[in-house]
Amino acid sequence: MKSTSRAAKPRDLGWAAEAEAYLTRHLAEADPEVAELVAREYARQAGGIELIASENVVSRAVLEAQGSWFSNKTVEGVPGDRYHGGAEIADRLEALAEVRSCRLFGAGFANVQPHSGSQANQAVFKALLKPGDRVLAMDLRAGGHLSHGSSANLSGQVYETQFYGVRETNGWLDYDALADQAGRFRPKLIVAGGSSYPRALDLPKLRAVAESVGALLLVDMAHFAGLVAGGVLENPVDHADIVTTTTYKSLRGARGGLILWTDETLSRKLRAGVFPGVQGSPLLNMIAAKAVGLGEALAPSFAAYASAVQQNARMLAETLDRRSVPVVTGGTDTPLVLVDLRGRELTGAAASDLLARAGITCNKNLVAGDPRSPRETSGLRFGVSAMTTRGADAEAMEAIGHWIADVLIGRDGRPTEDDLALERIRTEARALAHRYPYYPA
Ligand code: DSN
Repeated sequence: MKSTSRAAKPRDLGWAAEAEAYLTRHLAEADPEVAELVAREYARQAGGIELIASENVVSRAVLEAQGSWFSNKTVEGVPGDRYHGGAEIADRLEALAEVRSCRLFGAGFANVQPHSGSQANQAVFKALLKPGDRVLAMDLRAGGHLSHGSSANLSGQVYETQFYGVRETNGWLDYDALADQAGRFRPKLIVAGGSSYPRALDLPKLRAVAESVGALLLVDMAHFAGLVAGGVLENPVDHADIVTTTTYKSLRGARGGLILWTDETLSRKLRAGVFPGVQGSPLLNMIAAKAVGLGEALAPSFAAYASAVQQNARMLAETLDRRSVPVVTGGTDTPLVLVDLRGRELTGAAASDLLARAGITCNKNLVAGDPRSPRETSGLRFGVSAMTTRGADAEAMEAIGHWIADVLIGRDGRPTEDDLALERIRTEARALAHRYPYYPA
């Protein structure tokens, strides 16, 4: 019987040539529009002072792994127990990332599949709680995170959450108040850590509070994981039942999340919390990139980077404090510096816009007792990981601190809004940024 031309088509030469072109063209040729945006973003990053606390700069090796063939592979389940075939190399990759995570943080077990820190938290909640169970977490205004039970997040709709705060007068966590609240609320899970508390957590105290009410303790170390990995801060894995983190902030790896624990009896539940609990197929290319970043963090040189992050953050806080810009808790132990603009006309949102005009990128942030909305806020959050990775030292950080103060309070206590004055700072900031190479050719 004569075959139809339709059936023969995939085999003819025209199709093969098209397939080859589809598979091999570089971005600039295949999609100039996106390529141009990629190039412009590179120029933006390279010419600016990046102080967004959740950002860092990954190595070329991490970027290569992200762009690798692992992008094409679908798996479900965990290494050695997969739904799809052809997973033998993916299994080795994911197992390697798990082993590196455990070695880096001294954990018994790790799950490297969460697509983000929020999904890592969501998976832990799903694994260990039933709908309606009680969670006690740090308030967003005190430095917590949306995924810790905020009413705007699924976690706040499924579980009954109460929040603990910091002292409004000085921004420090009040552990006695937390213990009292836990005693009254009797949560099943206590969550510590978040996105803008600048001080080291008192982990033994948190452990004692959790034990006193029979709660599990989850520490979300997303913002300070790099300092834990570098031996600068105490390791939450030694105190908490479960630790979650992102891998891309101070830890300086690929974007994504990670869950760590030591009690084997939690393993089945936590793995099922990730898949099928809240996720489907993991992003294997990102797991490859996470493995590379974790390998980099295991290298002895990572300790020097981690210690430089803390010193740079302290220098930034000290400089702002000397210039009478109010710094929450008066300083920092982490990569974060939080500025409190309560009682001033300048909102966090307006301040962040002014700084952006001066070439400094950061974000508005709620602070404890903030009378303003999350869109306006009375705070600013700075993080020094990205600039430290690029090579900025204490002297550079001091200069950056002065520019921030010049913008926020000027020389006369008033913010700098004048275009020319902001452009002058921007020129200096750009020159400083260009001193620290960015993926040099
Ligand atoms: N959690 C957000 C932040 O801290 O900026 C994103 O990672």
